[in-house]
This record gives sequence, structure tokens and C-alpha cells, in this order.
Amino acid sequence: MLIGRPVDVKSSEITPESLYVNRREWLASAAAGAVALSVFGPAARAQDPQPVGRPFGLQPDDKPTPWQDVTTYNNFYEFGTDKSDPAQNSKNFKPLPWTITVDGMASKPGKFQLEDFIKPSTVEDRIYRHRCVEAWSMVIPWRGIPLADVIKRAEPLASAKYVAFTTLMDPSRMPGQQLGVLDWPYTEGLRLDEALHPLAFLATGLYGRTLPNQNGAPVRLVVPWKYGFKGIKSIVRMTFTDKQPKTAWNTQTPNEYGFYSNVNPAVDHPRWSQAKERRIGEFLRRPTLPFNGYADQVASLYAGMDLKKNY
Ligand SMILES: Nc1nc2c(c(=O)[nH]1)N[C@H]1C(S)=C(S)[C@@H](COP(=O)(O)O)O[C@H]1N2
Ligand SMILES: [Mo]
Repeated sequence: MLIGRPVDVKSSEITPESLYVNRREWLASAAAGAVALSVFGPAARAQDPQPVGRPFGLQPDDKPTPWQDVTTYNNFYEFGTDKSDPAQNSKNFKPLPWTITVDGMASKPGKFQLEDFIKPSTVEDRIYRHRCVEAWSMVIPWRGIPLADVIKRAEPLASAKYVAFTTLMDPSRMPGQQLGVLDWPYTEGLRLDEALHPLAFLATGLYGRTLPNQNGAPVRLVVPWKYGFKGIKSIVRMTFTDKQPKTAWNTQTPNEYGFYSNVNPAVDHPRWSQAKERRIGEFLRRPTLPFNGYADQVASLYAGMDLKKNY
């Protein structure tokens, strides 16, 4: 794993398709793509990477969502609000070099270069379910490190109760920030015990490759039992605090998005039901699971809390 290098793409990714796939294969995949696109969205292509990683909390009928979908159907408002915008508009974004500031209530705050922040010895591949608050879902093979690793290194004080995250603020590099859709920069937060849970993950890769810009390069949060918007992208700051942090979506629309945002089929969004979800690439909707299928691991974090009130 080459963290800290701008490219570890195979030459196949940067060569025009027609130069390395034989013509018959290319025509077949293009035709299959065209048919599938009309019903389900883009189909898997022959040259796409194979998923790697240990499955976490997958159901028997879960299979990784094709690379093509994971990298072209994105929410990343810094690069536009349509699902296809981030892949298009982040093409020229150069994430490296990247500095992360760790500050607030911790004994070992500091500023780190990405390659010092993400210790290669703890990098692993994990396949997680992903549930967007918009009632669609995916299964995504991430590469990264447990969030607990960087938190423990920072040595938060006993008085710290939360960790806040902030996305890069740079409207010249993130053109969506020139528009007032959100109160930029995007922010998120977790209670410290949630952040220390072994499932909470900092991703620097996808499908065994360097994280594409549209998925939050060079480092983003993944909290698989929560709605996808908790997974803040392109993180530049982590702050330990004793106050519940402000979050981008809660600030924008407080009656629709709470701080916890645990996946909960029993609590509808004010404008739509959360009982079911559409798995990207599938036609029929499937039932949504409490905590997105991770209840056995995480429900105890919320013992005694009213999860209808604390959504
Ligand atoms: N900075 C930032 N992070 C973000 C978002 C965003 O708009 N900006 N969108 C969130 C939402 S709503 C989702 S569902 C996930 C999508 O991640 P993916 O595109 O890798 O699937 O990113 C989250 N992280
Ligand atoms: Mo989302």
C-alpha cells in the first residue's frame, strides 16, 4: 500500500479502453453497460478491480457494489450536488501533500502529514455495508485504519467526550464551496466511545487502491452503523472536546438530521420512510436493518437512550 504517493493506479486505468481491451470484449461490455444503465445504472466493467477485504457484518445476500457504481454515484457536495458531479468535478483535485491537525482536549495534539498520520502497519481492507439517509445502500470494500488507532495516539484527556471532524475548506479546489448549499466547511462529530468502537474506520483506499477523489481523498471517516453523511470526507482536522460538536447536516436542517444518525428503520425521515432501502444495482428494495446490520456490535453504546428522540 503506497500511502503518500499521488498515484498507484495500474496502467490499465490511464490507458484508453480501446488500447488494452480487445475490440470484441469492449463492444460486448459497452453493449451490456448500455442495457444495464437504462434500468439499474452502470454495470461492472471487465477492467474494474476485484473487491478485497475481510467482510464485516455482511448479510448472506450482500455482495460488493461494483467499483463503477461506488466511484460514480457519490455524495460530496464540495464537488456538486448531483450524484454524478463528484466524479466529474474532482478530477483535477490534488489531495497530496495533506496535513491533518489534531487539537483540543488531548495530551498529544499536533500537525501531521498524511503518511505519518496513517501508520502503514495498521492498514487493512474491510468490506462494510453503507446506508445513505436517502434510502439507498451499497457494500463497499474500504482500505484504512481503525479510527481508535489515531485517537489513542493523541491521548485524549479524561474530560474529552466527543471528537469533531472538519473537511478541507478551499473553494478554489472544491468549487461546490462557492455555493451556499451548506455552511462550509463540512463538519461531523462522534461521541468518544463511538469513535473508539473497533468498527469506526478511517479510509484511505477503496477496492485495494488509493481512495479516489470523489470518495473523499485522501482520508475520510466510515461509521457503518450510521447514515452515510456521518462519513465525512477529505478530513483536515480532528478536535477533542467536551461539547457535542456542530454537524453540517444538523446545522442545515435540524428537524431532519440529528447528531446520532444511527440507521433506524423505525424512525422515518420527516419526508420519507427509512423502513426500506434500494441497494444500488438492484431493482427490488430490501428492508433496512437496525444499526445497518451492526446492532450486535454497537447497540450497547446506546443502552438507556431513547433512539426515537436521539435520532
Ligand atoms: N465533506 C463531505 N463529506 C461527505 C459528504 C459531503 O457532501 N461532503 N456526503 C456524505 C454522504 S451524504 C454520504 S452518503 C457519503 C458518501 O460517500 P461515497 O460517495 O464514498 O459513497 O459521504 C458523506 N461525506
Ligand atoms: Mo448520504
